[in-house]
Amino acid sequence: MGALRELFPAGGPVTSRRLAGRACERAGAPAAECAANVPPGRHHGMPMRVLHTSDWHLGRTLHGEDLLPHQAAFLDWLFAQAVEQEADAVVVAGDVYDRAVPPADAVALLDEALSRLAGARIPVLLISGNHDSPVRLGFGSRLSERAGIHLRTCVADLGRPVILADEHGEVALYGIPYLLPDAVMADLGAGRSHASVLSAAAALIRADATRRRIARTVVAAHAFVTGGAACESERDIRVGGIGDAPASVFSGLGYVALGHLHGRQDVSPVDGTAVRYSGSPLAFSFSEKDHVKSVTLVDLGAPGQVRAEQIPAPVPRPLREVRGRLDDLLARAGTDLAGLAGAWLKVTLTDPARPVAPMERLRERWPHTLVLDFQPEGGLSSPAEDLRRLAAATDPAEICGLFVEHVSGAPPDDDQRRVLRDVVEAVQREVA
Ligand SMILES: [Mn+2]
Repeated sequence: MGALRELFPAGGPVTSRRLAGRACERAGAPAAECAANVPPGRHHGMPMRVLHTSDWHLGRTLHGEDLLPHQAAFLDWLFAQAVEQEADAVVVAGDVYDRAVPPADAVALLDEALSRLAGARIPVLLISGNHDSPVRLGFGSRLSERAGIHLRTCVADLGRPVILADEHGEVALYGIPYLLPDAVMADLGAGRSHASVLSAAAALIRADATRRRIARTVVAAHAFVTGGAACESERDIRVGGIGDAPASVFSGLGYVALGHLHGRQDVSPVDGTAVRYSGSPLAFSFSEKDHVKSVTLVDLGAPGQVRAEQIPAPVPRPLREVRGRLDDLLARAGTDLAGLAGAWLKVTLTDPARPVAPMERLRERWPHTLVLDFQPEGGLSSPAEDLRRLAAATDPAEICGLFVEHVSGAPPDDDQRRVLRDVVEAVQREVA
């Protein structure tokens, strides 16, 4: 553990000035001394309130659809919630951006969101996820910390909590960024698995809180915790075949604010530690069409008392899926499928032959159709049969016809045959 000591040099914990003000109020000090720091409406005895969110994936698109305006609307809403709900801190559990090098407008959006929270004196604890670059996201962290924006992107900061206080005493907020076992196992004295490095990080945090005599802890972490339900939009984080960790690695901590899985869920082990995924604020794949996207509001009372509540986030458009023949589906556009006009839509066509310009026709009725799939009734012919027929064909126009049949599900009609014949002959003339 000697090496670990070096990981946590001088930098002590960070105490929120705003909360110091509130704690002052709760301790019964004269109002004038701390009024500037006390949000209106708070009163003595309210629990410490943390707003937990994750997986913003700023800059992501949904099948080509730009999500940034919807992400901006979410961040407006989040700010309003943080103020209205009188959150004492906002915790962002990783995958802030969608990519290590995010687009400039995504960077500008994050800058604005954090500036507003800092302006309202609401402390933010933000960790890097597997989509974020720890170095880029962590740039300027010592400066932003002065404004109450606490970025935690490296192992060296594991033992540097943000400390808030109320009449029950102090609450320490720690951040465990996404830990790549190969990169941190030596520093942490851990093995080459997520379970091992997370376990070491959690042990370090427990020891730090004990040393500070702080009984109440909130830990943000970005990881795949065993038992969690995955969906299609999370990037696999398995390394060496072991990607998940049991929730029990967090035993003894108060509230663990997880990021990584995009569906909100409770993965608490049985021992009383609350371990939850807030889920992403927006759906990033059609596999999430039935998710209720939300943020999690966590109230910490006396030590051991943790209450979590989910607040549904605004829904830009519902996601819907339909399946059937193109003409049959379009015939229902005025009746039972009328509601699809406002939805992001995935359509699976079952026509035996691929219809002409299906996407254009779908978008005339349902402008937000994003995904088109073909699953012809009766199934496609087998690849072996296709190859047999291809091998037997010698006429180039016939081979082109087989290609048309392969991609559309039906042999070319007379007009298409004529076009193919003309093109083949034109090419043959040129070559000759
Ligand atoms: Mn994610």
